[in-house]
Amino acid sequence: MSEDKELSYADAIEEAGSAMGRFPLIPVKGIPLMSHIADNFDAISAFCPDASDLLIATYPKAGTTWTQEIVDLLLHNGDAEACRRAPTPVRSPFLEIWSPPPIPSGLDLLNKMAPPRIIKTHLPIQLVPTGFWEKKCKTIYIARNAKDNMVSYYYFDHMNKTQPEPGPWEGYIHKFMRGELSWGSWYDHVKGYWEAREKKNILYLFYEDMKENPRREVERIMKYLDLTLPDDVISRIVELTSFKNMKENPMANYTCIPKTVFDSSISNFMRKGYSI
Ligand code: PPS
Repeated sequence: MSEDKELSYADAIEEAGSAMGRFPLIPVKGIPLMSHIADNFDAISAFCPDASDLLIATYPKAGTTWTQEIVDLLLHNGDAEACRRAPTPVRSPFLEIWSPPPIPSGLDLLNKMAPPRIIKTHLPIQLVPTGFWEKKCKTIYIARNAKDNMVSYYYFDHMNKTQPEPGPWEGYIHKFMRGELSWGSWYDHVKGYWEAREKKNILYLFYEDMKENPRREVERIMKYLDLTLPDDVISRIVELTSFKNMKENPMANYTCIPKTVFDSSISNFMRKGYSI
């Protein structure tokens, strides 16, 4: 094997080893972000997207991965194999994520990809690099009800060994309500994108609507992307992106992240997929 062979995402995480850990939160313009993101925020803010790039924005645990998978399948005409070319964070980079080397940052991955790119962010709207709005990039926002969102985040914070320690449930509820978790206040997040949706042509979706009628919401996304796919392809995409199928898909269920970082003995990334 040649020495400069590129590491897989999983191998890079393994190699980062003890440099990984629960990162403290540092406020950026009043929003608590993990220290490695906060330390590199100038570079993140300066990211200049292409007009063809698509932004998928959410508060953490609101249905990001589900939407990333739907969009990738729509852009690949429902070709399941094409969408198994790499795990979600490689196919659809996480704009602001920044980890110890040799793990590639979101910007490293984006800079190696040709547009159009499917870009994930959890940044509240006021922290999104202005290039997205200047270039009039399409943006899909997904909101999830506060209760399920918070429960999902609580389990995630236990299993994801890079997030701050969640502590006991009662305290966690108060931290959530006070906007003290990573990426700040759920209330401000969902409201910020809601208020900007018309001016910035944001497709604003709800996790609960996706659960209630996934086909209707897949068709909404398809139209927003100016695509027209045959009925049978839409049906296939709905099927491929069901909770059950995504949970079994190693390229969509985050089992690509080593157990030292995503500890599946505590909770799976694809946990329950419930809605109230
Ligand atoms: S992250 O880490 O912020 O990107 O997480 P995110 O993908 O936004 O949210 C994870 C939750 O979404 C659920 N999920 C799904 N629900 C229904 N259908 C599908 N296909 C699907 N894919 C992911 C996932 O299970 C997490 O929710 P909980 O309630 O914890 O199960």
